[in-house]
Amino acid sequence: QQDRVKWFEDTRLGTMIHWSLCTPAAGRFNGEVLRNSTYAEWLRLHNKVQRADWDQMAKRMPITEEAIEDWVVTTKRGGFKYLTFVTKHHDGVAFWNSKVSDYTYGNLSGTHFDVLKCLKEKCDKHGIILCAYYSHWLDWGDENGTNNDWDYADGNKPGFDLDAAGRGEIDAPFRKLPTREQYDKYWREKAMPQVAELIKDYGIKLLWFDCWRKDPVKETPMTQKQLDDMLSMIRSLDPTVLVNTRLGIHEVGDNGVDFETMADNEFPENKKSHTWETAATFNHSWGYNRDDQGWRSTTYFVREIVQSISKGGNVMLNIGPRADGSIPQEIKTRMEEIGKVIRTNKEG
Ligand code: JFZ
Repeated sequence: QQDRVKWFEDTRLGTMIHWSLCTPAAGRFNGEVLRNSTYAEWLRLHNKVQRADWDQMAKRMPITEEAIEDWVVTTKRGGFKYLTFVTKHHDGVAFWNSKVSDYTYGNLSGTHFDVLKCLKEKCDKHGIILCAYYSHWLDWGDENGTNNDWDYADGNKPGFDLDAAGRGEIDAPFRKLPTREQYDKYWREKAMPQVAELIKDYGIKLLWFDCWRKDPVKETPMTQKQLDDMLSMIRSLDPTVLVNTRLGIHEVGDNGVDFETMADNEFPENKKSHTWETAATFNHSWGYNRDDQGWRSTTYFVREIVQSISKGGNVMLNIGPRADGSIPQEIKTRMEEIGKVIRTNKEG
């Protein structure tokens, strides 16, 4: 475990790229602004966007190789060493040509373009370590996945009564759940094999899962066995791959995962005895949101980076590119300014 986390602790700084089907909408759908949230990537759930409409978004995302290379170059010029790409967000759409599920950007856009493959090539070219965010718990695109009560409302999806199951503490957007059997089918037929693909076919060095619940086994449909199976599969495929606590396993160390993910934009008061990372946003939304103009200052990030490093932690700053992959100028400027402060060698 110590050896495994060494590169991560040594590098300290990474970027995150949230580029998904939410980007053409940029925080609005059918003239209506995003409901209940500033997170543009939650539009599908909050505004109850039907699958047919959602899938059309892929046709409005004219990404280029140059734009993808710029994600990597911007990362590098900022003095950041690894890049965590959102390979599948909560909407369930994969950004690589998955053999496991046909619900991919390549298929929906009709381009068959493998974004992750291209990104991997660019990362290798520029010496940036490629990591993957993968939404394992939530998948609104899979009929056996979680929480989609707008596409699968009428009997297609039995769901079960959380109160009866003694799990009434779960809040409203999370109440519609599949049965145990349905969810296990999703787990075995999509989540597990897709994570395997990321490791085997793309050489992903770190898996960034995203279940932030305190007690995942009680508060989500995931079981302890499913979580343990996921971790042991990853270990057996490649024992050097790192895993974060948001898998739903909170123990960090030899018997658990490799590092703790702090709450978003949060930094600990004191030094911690284990490896940790904070993911932070330049504004508030992770996905591109034209209505979110609350940009934090470069000074803010430089201070947070210094504080995190002195407390033994990593910082990952999020980039939410537009639908064509271009990075908003507000982010470009801040990355460039941060780079000037922290870059370790002249050409960086
Ligand atoms: C989650 C996602 O829902 C979000 O879309 C984004 O991908 C982000 C990186 O992760 O959102 C969270 C999860 C946890 C906290 C806040 C937002 N938290 O613990 O403070």
